[in-house]
Amino acid sequence: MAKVLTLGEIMLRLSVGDGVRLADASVLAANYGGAEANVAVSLAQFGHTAAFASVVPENPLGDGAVRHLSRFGVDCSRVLRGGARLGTYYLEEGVGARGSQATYDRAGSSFAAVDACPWDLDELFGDADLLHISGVTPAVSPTWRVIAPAVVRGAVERGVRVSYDVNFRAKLWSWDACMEVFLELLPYISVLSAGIGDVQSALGLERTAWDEGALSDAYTRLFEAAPLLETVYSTCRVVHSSSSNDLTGYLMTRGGALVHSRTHRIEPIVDRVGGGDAFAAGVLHGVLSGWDAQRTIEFGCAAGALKHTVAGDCNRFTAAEVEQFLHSGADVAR
Ligand code: KDG
Repeated sequence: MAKVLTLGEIMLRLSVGDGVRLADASVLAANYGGAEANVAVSLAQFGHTAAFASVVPENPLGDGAVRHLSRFGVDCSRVLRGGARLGTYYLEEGVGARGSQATYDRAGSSFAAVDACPWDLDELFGDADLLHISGVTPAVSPTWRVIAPAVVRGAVERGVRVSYDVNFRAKLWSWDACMEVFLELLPYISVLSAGIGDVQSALGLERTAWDEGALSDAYTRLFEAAPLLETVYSTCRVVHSSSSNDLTGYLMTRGGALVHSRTHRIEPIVDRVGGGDAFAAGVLHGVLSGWDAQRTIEFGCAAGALKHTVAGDCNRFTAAEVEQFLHSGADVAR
């Protein structure tokens, strides 16, 4: 199994129950989440050595974040302790046609407030095979806008492959800033999660409506622009309402054709937050296992679909359970 390092912010998530407005809430359910932390949790459950690098405060909330990760087998030896506070976000769950709303309260967090890269890069990477990072991390603060690309370059200089998820967060930064970082990192990326809009916008291609041909063209152009790129993938989601959802994964490897997974209809959706991270981790599991494109995208999409059936930001399924879901669907396993 591979050794993977993910790096980013882990936050406390406080969510209100179904049908309750955040401003009216008297009860909040606590979870921990963060794009890269969620990927580390999934990969640890798939049997990889998954380490997570972050900074959390030396207080009970920092302890809770570390306990959450450790419970799933994530190596927390690169989680530094210090700073003022754990970033927090509040989640108002969507119902029917009304989508979910995240309200961030993360400014000045222990992670966001670092003034320089807090790790020695040789020690950070150790013997890692792959670094996974997402567009949330450079968006967290002006300092992380500089540190994140330096970490990515440092990975490639040390022979560590880089996985990147564009993961645009409109509440953290502008689309243009996100595209600028994506373009800056592109020469270093081996495995990429990017939708058609991300690719067309970053490469200055004509923006078109989604269809398989356009996605295939955009991905083909991406391989020409990104010398280290081996695999690019994304989902296509047909949203009927927030409680009914068809999810299909698309993936292209260098020199290969665009492939897609079977479509999973997820009804009802328990919690859609972290679905993209579970999908990314599923694809990474296939890539790190040396699977072909079809097997990889089937596993990734199944992992993403399963995440929608459990509460909290991270997936809670082993690789065997994802395989079982793929082969037995919604039947009772006996
Ligand atoms: O991808 C899921 C993440 O968005 C969630 O866990 C919280 O990291 C988070 C963020 O910044 O939105």
